[in-house]
Amino acid sequence: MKTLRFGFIGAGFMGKAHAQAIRALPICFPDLEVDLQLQAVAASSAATAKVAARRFGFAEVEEDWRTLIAREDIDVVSILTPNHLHHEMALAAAAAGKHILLEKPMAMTVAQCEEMEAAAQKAGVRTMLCFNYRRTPAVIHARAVIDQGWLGRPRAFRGRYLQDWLADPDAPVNWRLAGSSAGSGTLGDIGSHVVDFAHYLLGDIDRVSAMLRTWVAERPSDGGGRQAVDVDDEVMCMLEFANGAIGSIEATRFAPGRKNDLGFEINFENGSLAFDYERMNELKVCDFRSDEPDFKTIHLGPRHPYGAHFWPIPALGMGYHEVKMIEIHDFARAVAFGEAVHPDFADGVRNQKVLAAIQASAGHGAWHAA
Ligand code: NAI
Ligand code: SOE
Repeated sequence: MKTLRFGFIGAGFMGKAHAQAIRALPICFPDLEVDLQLQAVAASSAATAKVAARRFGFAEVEEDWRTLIAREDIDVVSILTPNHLHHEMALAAAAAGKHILLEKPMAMTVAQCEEMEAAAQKAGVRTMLCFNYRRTPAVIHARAVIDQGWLGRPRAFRGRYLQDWLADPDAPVNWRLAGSSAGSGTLGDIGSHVVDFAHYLLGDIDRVSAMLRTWVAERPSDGGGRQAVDVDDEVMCMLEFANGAIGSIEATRFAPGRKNDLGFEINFENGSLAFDYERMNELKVCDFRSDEPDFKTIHLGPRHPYGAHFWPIPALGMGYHEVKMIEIHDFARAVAFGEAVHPDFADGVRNQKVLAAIQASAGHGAWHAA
């Protein structure tokens, strides 16, 4: 049995998700043959890290993320902090020869991402970027149906990620609303997930034409008073893929009533696929050549990707937790057994290039190469 000792930097929403997944992995993947250990955790303060260590089950706490990375008893560094810290932390982890599991978006700029990718290559460490939604079994199944070939040529991709947690103009600012800590707003935070769907399902994007809007220019801040918002709130974008398909991406945190409406519809010559994360245990497939050329619902279950590791009956239901388990399972196998894994840092560079092209296009109001 191989062992992988994890060091987490960050113990918030993603700290919880990653720790829970690691702890549950031996229950659902007894065949993994890798012992995953929660070795040490660092956060923005020692007190936060101590509470997390107790809650999540870490053996030890580090006061400073740099000393966590320097520890000899850490094999994988999981970077689970606000976006502006990803670059510096990933460079340090690569320099120390640690494998890196990094939350999205990869970093603040394409140049930062390229530097991170080069550093990981030079150090010979494995990397993975946490665009976890592509590991939803229904999405993996969608890709498998595309690979079967019968759908024919792809024509149109419509991708969306709609939330409403900022629709209230008095919702307070947090790090996701400042350019200095988030890089971009809705675009990098959730639009990046849709770009990942587009890459995973249809391949390279050649060019984009986009609009960005900021709807609420200032919000209540923690310390009282109001703080300016300098990131985008809404993204509307048209795409052209290298394979000739065209498409659109919409992302917003201002769609009243939409909680986590992440999804896509793809139209092909011979049929269509549709996925809606709020019904993540279903995939809709239309075979337009059949006698009933309507969407049929496939209920994901044990016969679908990773399904046998979870529940014995279709439609019993998997959630965000199981998707994070699949993600960390795949990364652990990549590190322990040298298996291929995507999205890695090279895929992250591709993703960030599309985000940068969207920003550039929105700035000059014309098509921009991705
Ligand atoms: P959060 O605000 O809940 O937690 C951030 C953590 O980083 C906190 O524990 C904080 O103590 C720590 N931290 C902040 N500054 C630090 C520093 N200088 N040194 C060490 N630790 C520091 O944020 P959340 O939601 O967990 O987001 C973290 C990352 O994960 C972001 O990049 C975000 O975009 C991404 N994310 C990804 C999701 C996904 O579905 N893949 C979902 C939510 C977030
Ligand atoms: C907030 O918009 C957020 O937590 C994003 O940061 C995640 O990436 C998304 O998956 C859920 O919503």
